[in-house]
Formats: sequence, structure tokens, C-alpha cells
Amino acid sequence: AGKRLRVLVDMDGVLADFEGGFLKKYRARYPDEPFITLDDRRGFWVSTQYGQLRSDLCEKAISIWQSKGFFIDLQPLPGGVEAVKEMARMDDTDVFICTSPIKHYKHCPYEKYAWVEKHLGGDFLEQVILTRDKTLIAGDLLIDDKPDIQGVEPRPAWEHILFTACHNQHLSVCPSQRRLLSWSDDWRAILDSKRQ
Ligand code: DGP
Repeated sequence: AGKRLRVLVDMDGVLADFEGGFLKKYRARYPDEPFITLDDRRGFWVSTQYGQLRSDLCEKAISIWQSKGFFIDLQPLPGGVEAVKEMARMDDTDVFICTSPIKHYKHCPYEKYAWVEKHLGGDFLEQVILTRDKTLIAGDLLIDDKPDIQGVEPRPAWEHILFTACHNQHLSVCPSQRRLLSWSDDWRAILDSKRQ
């Protein structure tokens, strides 16, 4: 009997459409300000790219995801919720949602739990891990759209699978870094490759 497989799945940019939700609310709140289309997004940090467009747009961007309702209103990315539910039903497989809350804690942590309850069901709240340092969390796989995941642990237990997002799609990552192009891509094969 092989050991159980533990999969960590990121939330923003992997299960929830952070980039689409941001752009929609930014344009609604600041209709006369310039914006960056999803095709033109580069780099993980939205506020950094907006700050490069015009310095005062950095804080305008930040104001969007700090607002009440931002995280709960995020739409699920295609196939993500279904994939996570299927994973959780697989034999010898444990799935956790591993997500970093923003430091402006008034709404974000609450709304992340509420989002999981809404889209994955109340039982799935058992699987939620909120941490600002994912290197501390032991797992076989971490499916995440952030290209560089660092923290205090220099040798994290997981293999990072880079989930393709608008901000990382043009990045050339080192050949050993595996990608999941979307939830239509073969995530089952990636899980199987880690089973013993
Ligand atoms: P995670 O996807 O779990 O690594 O969480 C990263 C969070 O940071 C997620 O909610 C998206 C958010 N985020 C995106 N761009 C920026 C930014 O420029 N500044 C901050 N503070 N957070 C950002």
C-alpha cells in the first residue's frame, strides 16, 4: 500500500479569478484612470505594474482588494472547483487549499473561508490553510500561479507546479519547473506522477 498523496492548491489565480475580479472593480471605481489589460499583465504583483504605469495608481490598485466584498465576489476559474472536488474524492488523496491572506485583514480571511463554503461546501472548510509562508506547509504538490514561492524553509517538501495565469504566461521558467496550463490540462497525470 502506497502512502497518501497530499496536494496543496492555491486560491487566487488558481481557483478564484483574482485578476479578472480586480480589473472589473478597478475600472468600475476608477473609470477615468488608465488600466492594464489582462493580456498586458506582467509580474505577480498587480500594484507594482500599476505603480509603473503611474505612481499614484499603486495605492488605487491596493484599495480594490482591500475593499469589503472583493474576495467573496471573485468568480471561480473554469474547472477549478470541479477538479478540487474530484481530487478530494480520489483514493489515498488529501487536498488542501493553501492561500496567503493580504495583511489588511478586515475582510480577506473571512471572505476566503466564505468563498470556500460557497463554492466547495462547508465540509471543505476543514481543508483551508491560511499562511503567509507556504514553504512551512508539507505536501507532495503545490499548484500555484506565483513563479517564486519563498519563505523561511529553504527546502520545501512540495514540488511547485506553476499554474498558468495572465501575469506568468510569457515567463520562461527553468525546464525542471512543471506547469499546469489550466484545469483542462492533465492535472490527473501530474498527481499520478507523484504516487508511489
Ligand atoms: P497567494 O496567491 O496565495 O500567493 O496570495 C497572494 C495574494 O496577494 C493574493 O490575494 C493576490 C494578492 N496580490 C496580488 N497583487 C498584489 C500586490 O501587488 N500587492 C499585494 N499586497 N497583494 C497582491
